Amino acid sequence: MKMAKKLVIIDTDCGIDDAQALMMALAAPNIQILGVTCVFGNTCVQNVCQNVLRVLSVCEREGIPVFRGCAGPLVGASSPPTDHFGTDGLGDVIKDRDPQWEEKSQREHAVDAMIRLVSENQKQVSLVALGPLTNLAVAVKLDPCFPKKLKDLYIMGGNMEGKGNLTLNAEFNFAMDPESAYIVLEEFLCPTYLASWEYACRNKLTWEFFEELINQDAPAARFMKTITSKCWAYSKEAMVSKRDVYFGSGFVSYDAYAMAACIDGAVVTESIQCPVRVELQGLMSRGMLTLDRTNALKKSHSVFVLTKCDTAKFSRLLLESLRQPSMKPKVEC
Ligand SMILES: [Ca+2]
Repeated sequence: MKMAKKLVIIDTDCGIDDAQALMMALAAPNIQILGVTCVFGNTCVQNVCQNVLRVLSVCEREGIPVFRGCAGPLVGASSPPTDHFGTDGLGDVIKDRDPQWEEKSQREHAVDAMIRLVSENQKQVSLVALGPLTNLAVAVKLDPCFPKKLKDLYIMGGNMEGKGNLTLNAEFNFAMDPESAYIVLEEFLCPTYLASWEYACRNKLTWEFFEELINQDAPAARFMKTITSKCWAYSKEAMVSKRDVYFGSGFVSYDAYAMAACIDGAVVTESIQCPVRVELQGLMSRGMLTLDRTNALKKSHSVFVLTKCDTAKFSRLLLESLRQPSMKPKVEC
């Protein structure tokens, strides 16, 4: 009997690690992507749409709908964009931008699409959130039953040890829109799995593995090699980053950790189940995730904060993700 596929919506601010995560989902035989919803973050939302369309084109999967979503956080102005993955999110190496990207994107807003797709497939859709959580926060305000209709939610974001990569104490995705992160972790009562910054960094891979990964003989691997070629975040020789100071040198593809948990739950070997809350005040800690392991907040809802990853399984998913597009079986005549 053919196994039913997991239905997935991917919400992304498509930087290089999002591209990697998206390719992982495209390569997974048990995953059906209903749509990709775009949000600002690594770059502006217009670039994000173009980046997603580019990844789908490299993998020859242009049939998957791409929706444009929120262009800034719920409160206040957007933080100035960082150049972590280049100003365009994909390493500033792509010269031929697609002038037809707007026609290739759907007209429906990402938040409307999310609500519609989940309402049409209640309790069957996994939502994988790889950027600031603005689209998700707006979705629950438009449709308070939205989280109840989800099967589960996987988030790359937040931190569990108070270590920050954007600010002293806050991780990038949460720090870019703390109010949205707060709303999502208070109001999404579906099973929720958090791949924090420290989870990704503590389960880093070697630079030797990175070389093996991008030097595979396939269009997706060649694309990944190109977009990482001038990006300091993918250079082991680059100046020592905060990540290296805290966790030692290594290759970390952040968003791929959340995606891998959705594709194969066995990739996660340990997690902490506890209530969490996002700090909204604080000169240094705005956007920080706090773990309430003593139930001081008296919340009824707990999330799974991932702590240990089967890096052998995870590495295999990464390797497979760059062997795309898959060769179509030849028809014998
Ligand atoms: Ca991302």
